[in-house]
Amino acid sequence: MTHLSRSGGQILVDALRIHGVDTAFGVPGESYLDVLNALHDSNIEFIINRQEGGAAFMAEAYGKMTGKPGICFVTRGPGATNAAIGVHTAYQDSTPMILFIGQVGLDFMDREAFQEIDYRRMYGQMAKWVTQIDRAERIPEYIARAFQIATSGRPGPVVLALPEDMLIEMKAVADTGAYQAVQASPAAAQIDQLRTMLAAAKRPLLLLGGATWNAQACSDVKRFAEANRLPVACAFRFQDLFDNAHPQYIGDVGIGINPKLAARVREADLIIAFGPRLGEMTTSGYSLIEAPLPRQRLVHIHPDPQELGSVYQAELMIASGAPQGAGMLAHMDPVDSSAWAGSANQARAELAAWQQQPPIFQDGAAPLDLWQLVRDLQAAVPADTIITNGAGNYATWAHRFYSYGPMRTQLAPTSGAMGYGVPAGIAAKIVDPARTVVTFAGDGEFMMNGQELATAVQYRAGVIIIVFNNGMFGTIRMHQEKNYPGRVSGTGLHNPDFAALAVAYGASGEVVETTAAFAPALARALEHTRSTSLPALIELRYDGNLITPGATLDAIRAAAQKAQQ
Ligand SMILES: Cc1ncc(C[n+]2csc(CCOP(=O)(O)OP(=O)(O)O)c2C)c(N)n1
Ligand SMILES: [Mg+2]
Repeated sequence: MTHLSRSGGQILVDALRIHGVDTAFGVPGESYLDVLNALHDSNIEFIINRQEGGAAFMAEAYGKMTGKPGICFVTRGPGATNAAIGVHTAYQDSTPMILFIGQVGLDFMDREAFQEIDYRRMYGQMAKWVTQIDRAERIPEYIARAFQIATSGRPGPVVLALPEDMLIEMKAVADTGAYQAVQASPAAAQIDQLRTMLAAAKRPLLLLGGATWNAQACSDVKRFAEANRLPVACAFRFQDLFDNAHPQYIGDVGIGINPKLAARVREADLIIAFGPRLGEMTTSGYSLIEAPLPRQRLVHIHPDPQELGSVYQAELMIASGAPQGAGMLAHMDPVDSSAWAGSANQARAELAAWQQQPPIFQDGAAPLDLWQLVRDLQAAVPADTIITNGAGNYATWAHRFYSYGPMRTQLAPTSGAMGYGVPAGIAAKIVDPARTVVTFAGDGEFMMNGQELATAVQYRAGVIIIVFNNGMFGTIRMHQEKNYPGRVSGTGLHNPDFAALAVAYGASGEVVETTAAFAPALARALEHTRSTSLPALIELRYDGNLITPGATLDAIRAAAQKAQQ
């Protein structure tokens, strides 16, 4: 306990240290100069970004990687509005994060002073908790609560506004202790009930997803799956919760799902959904698992009691964090699994078939075979490589053909936010410089936060960025052709020379247009990032007609035109 007088900014930075903060992201503003001043003498690394959207995404990716709240500092009004995309993503993805916003002084508050916003209203729907700290002596209390809320139950973002004059108040105030994330555990009777339901099943399926996982929980759930010979699928963009090379891994339940896997989900007689919210993307628009009353028997395990029963009326609802639930399941007496003994094998064969080279690339049909590219990538990088992406059809190549290793090897927004991949990749490299990080980005995607390449160069974050340049906002073009065939509107892109742009930033840049050119270019990029710790960009230029592994734009348009006749 200290009785020395400290400024609000100093009390805040001291509190961050107490809660274990080592890194923060942000864009400076005159509204929080006293925090910047306190950071000057702290051992917190403050990563300066080039746009608050990039900063908020980096903080979110930090939260995903570490399980600790990602910290982001932005200025009022314009800074706070730019940061919103990262807060929304943290909310949808259940990621612990704290956004600090420099705020108008209390002396001018509520006059719509310069850049003033009421953040409680602005962020009300996107954050777990939004408030403003009006008294410097209460900073330790507010910060401790922010960390509790961001990490406990279903994790998520907290937003704290910091009035400028409050930050320069001098106060003698005691610090708090460090936060403790609180998670519920299953009751023994609930595990018994789960066991009874599993013992009665013929076609059970374990579906993993959501937040609060750690390496121990992943290993515990593996033990449970192995002991009961369960086929294991992962929810949309949670593909790294179960080693994809494991013989019981059967694929991801997300956008563009393997139709055979979709049928298995639909026809399962018991789904143990451990962790996921079971959102629109995971359920194929609430069709694989119907809401509110699923046809399958459903066990839903989720950290938030408020989530349970809110969309799905599961037969058994268990409020539990992943480590707590997995720990108990690992010790559950296994059931007789002879009824489904071969099902993981069969489903695994269906996954292997789904991951074969698609017909549109067979026999050298395209100069650049994106399927072979993923094979080449997989062969060249270590198993613990982190793959990041945002939204766009290019992400399909990673999701469907890349085999994700152990947790955390996938950083991808379940919110479907474009612009996530580049900052997430840079954050991953900053958090764990020893690991290889590869970002998949569309040409549209890259331009939404490509400016953060400057941040990567400044902090020597040697991420490899693969830009999929098809000259269009391809996902939207695909939907256009399906719904308004031949009427291309608002989806074409005239792009800069991405490789030259990368070089201008201080990264390396190469253009690849043929299958054979990719592996050597990747080898050079890996060598460049290793020897210089600087980023490398590979721009893939390819025919935009190759819109998905399964169909060309021409085929989609022709089918839509036929259907409309
Ligand atoms: C921030 C944001 N804006 C718009 C969208 C809608 N959207 C989804 S995918 C997409 C196009 C992505 O284009 P690109 O990155 O080039 O990838 P491609 O589909 O061409 O492979 C758009 C505009 C979104 N998801 N997020
Ligand atoms: Mg594109």
